[in-house]
Amino acid sequence: MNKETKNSMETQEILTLRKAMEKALEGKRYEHTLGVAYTAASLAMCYGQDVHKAQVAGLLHDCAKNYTNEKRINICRKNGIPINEAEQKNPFLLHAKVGSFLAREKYGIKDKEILDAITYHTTGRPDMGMLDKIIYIADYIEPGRRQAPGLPEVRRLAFASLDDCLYRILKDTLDYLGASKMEIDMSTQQTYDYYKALRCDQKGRESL
Ligand code: DGI
Ligand code: FE
Ligand code: FE
Repeated sequence: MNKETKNSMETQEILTLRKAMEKALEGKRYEHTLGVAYTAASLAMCYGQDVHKAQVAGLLHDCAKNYTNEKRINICRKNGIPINEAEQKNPFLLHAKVGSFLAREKYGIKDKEILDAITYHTTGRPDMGMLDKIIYIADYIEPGRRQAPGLPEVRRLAFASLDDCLYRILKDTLDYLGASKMEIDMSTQQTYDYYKALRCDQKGRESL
């Protein structure tokens, strides 16, 4: 495929997905979705990653957000998607896995990196891929976000070091979940532990 054909197919894909999300999501959630797509694209530019894939993953990351918990649980049961303990107690967490399923089955996405980035956008996972990190961070810092503590600093960090930014978000999220006495998903804890250990390793090496 020549470059021009590829470019025009990519533009068409973005237009189609944007229209689909406008239909599937409420107004505020759609605005958030656009914010994540553009922020993810900017991070991809900053770190030399595929800008189109970042946009697609950003547009679709919350595509299951408008479903009821009952519908999300049903989709999991019917399609052999496992539900862990934290997800059972907080079924909203399932919008990530179900979103990835819908991205594949309903929106025709075949790219594994995009599907993984959607699956892990809420909890993260140890040893995340570049696109996983970009979507996880873009979701937290997009312009429409207002509530998280220290957002200006987290936003600056996002464009300076993905791993430092990831660690900071995971730490703040675990603090928040702990303070609100919410169930912590194993993946959130394991991701935090992984990036904390990575930081210690790096600091250790720097001081050698
Ligand atoms: O869907 P969004 O609101 O755009 O963002 P998201 O998918 O990252 O979800 C954010 C929420 O998920 C935020 O309130 C923190 C929460 N969260 C992240 N990890 C866990 C969690 N909630 C629980 N109960 N357990 C977790 O491990
Ligand atoms: Fe989400
Ligand atoms: Fe989101």
